[in-house]
Amino acid sequence: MQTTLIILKPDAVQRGLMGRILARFEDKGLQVVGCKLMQISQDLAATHYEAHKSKPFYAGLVRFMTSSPVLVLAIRGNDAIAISRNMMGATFGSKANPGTIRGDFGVSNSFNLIHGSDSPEAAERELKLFFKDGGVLDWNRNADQWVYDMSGGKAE
Ligand code: 3AN
Repeated sequence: MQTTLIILKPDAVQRGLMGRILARFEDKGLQVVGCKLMQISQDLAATHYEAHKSKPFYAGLVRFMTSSPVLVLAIRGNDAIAISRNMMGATFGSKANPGTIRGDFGVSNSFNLIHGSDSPEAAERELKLFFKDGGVLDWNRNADQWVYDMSGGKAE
């Protein structure tokens, strides 16, 4: 099982899309193990996006991400990182395929609704950053016996 960090960005929250986007993760069978509405500080945004510090879009990205509340999620499931990335779609709303979150809900190349960790290493780092005070809950979901084939002793 993997756990990944998902952020519903300020545009998703302001446009009232939190419920519809979160529903897609639940519909897929992924499990919500952490959820909080928060305003990202300058420091947290700078740490989170430090790999992009030299990029021309960095200042605008930090301004956008700190401008208004975001919904931070910890999402768990088999292959949760790749599944979530596929559900998000390509980085730019104008390029993202229909059927993906970015493809269905946005057209902008800057306001792209959602962030998802892109590797197990990134997920571990980002979950620690955004849930450093706890809030990721290991809970048994009864529906898992119908979401996964458990007959072999592990989730398939
Ligand atoms: P993704 O979120 O699809 O993994 P990355 O990791 O390449 O995309 O970029 C991180 C974030 O930086 C993106 N989510 C997007 O918001 C922003 N970004 C990337 N490229 C651009 C760009 N050319 N102009 C504006 N924002 C960008």
